[in-house]
Amino acid sequence: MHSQTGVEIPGITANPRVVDVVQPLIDRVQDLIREKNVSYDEWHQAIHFMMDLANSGEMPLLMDVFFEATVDAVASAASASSTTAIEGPYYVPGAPMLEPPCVMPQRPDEPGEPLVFSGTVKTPDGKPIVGALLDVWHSDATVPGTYSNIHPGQPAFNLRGRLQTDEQGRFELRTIRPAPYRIPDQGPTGRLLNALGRHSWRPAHVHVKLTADGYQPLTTQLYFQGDGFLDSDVASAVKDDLILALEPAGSNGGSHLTLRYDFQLAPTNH
Ligand code: MBD
Ligand code: FE
Repeated sequence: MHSQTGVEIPGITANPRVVDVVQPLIDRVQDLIREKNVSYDEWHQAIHFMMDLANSGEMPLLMDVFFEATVDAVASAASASSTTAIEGPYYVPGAPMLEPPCVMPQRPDEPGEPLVFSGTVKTPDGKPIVGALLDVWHSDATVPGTYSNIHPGQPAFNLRGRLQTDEQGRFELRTIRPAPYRIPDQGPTGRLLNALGRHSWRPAHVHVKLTADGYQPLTTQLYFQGDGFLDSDVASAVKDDLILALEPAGSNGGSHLTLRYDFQLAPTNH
C-alpha cells in the first residue's frame, strides 16, 4: 500500500533518519487524502497555500505556531534545567548589551506599565552562576503587541536586550509590561487559523534565552497570571510553572510591577 523504502539503487544515498521520519509523514498524508476524499480543487488550493506561505515569509511563524511546542516537549524531557518553552520566530541575535542598572532599550514615550524583571540563575543544586548571559525580548504594550525588527513602527532592537548575572547569580532588568500578541490575520497563517475556527492570540509573554560557559543553554518564556489567553495560546506553549504573579511595588515615589523568576541551568555533559 505504501511507497517502497529502503530499496538499494546505485547512485541513491538514503538518509536513514529521513526514511524513518519523512517517509511515514508522506504515508500519513496519502492516507488522509484517501480517508477524507480530498478533491483536485482542494489539492490545488493546498499547493497555492504552500506557495503563499513561502512567499509571505511566514514559514517560520506557521512552523512555530503548529509544531515547535512538540519539539520543545521532546527536547525538555531530556534536560535537568528549569522549565523550557519555545523560542518562536522573533528572536534576533545581537541585542544591545546592558550594564547595571539594566534598562531595556525603549522609546522615550514607550507605552506600558513599568515592570522590573529580576531573579537568579543557579545550578540545580543551588550554586549561583556568575556571568550567565540573559538575552531578553518581548513585544511592546500596544494591543496586540508588536516586536521590533519584525513589525514596522519601532526602532531597531527596541525592547530587546542582553544582561549578565552578578557575583551572586542575580539579575535585574527594568522594562515595560508586554501585551498579548496576535498572529497577523492578513497572512496565510492567520487565514489558516481562521479557517480552522481558531483564534490567533498568544498570552503576553517575556522571552528569555540563557547561556553560561559550562552549562546547557536554556530557552523559555514567562507568562502573567490572569491573562485571558493562558488556556488557549495559539502556539500551545504555556506551562503552568511559567505563569507568574505580577506584584505591584513602589520605591522612591515611583511605582512598578515586579516579575521574579529563578532559573536553573544544568551543566553540559562532557
Ligand atoms: C510570537 O511572539 C511567539 O512567541 C510565537 C511562539 C509565535 C508567534 C509570535
Ligand atoms: Fe513572542
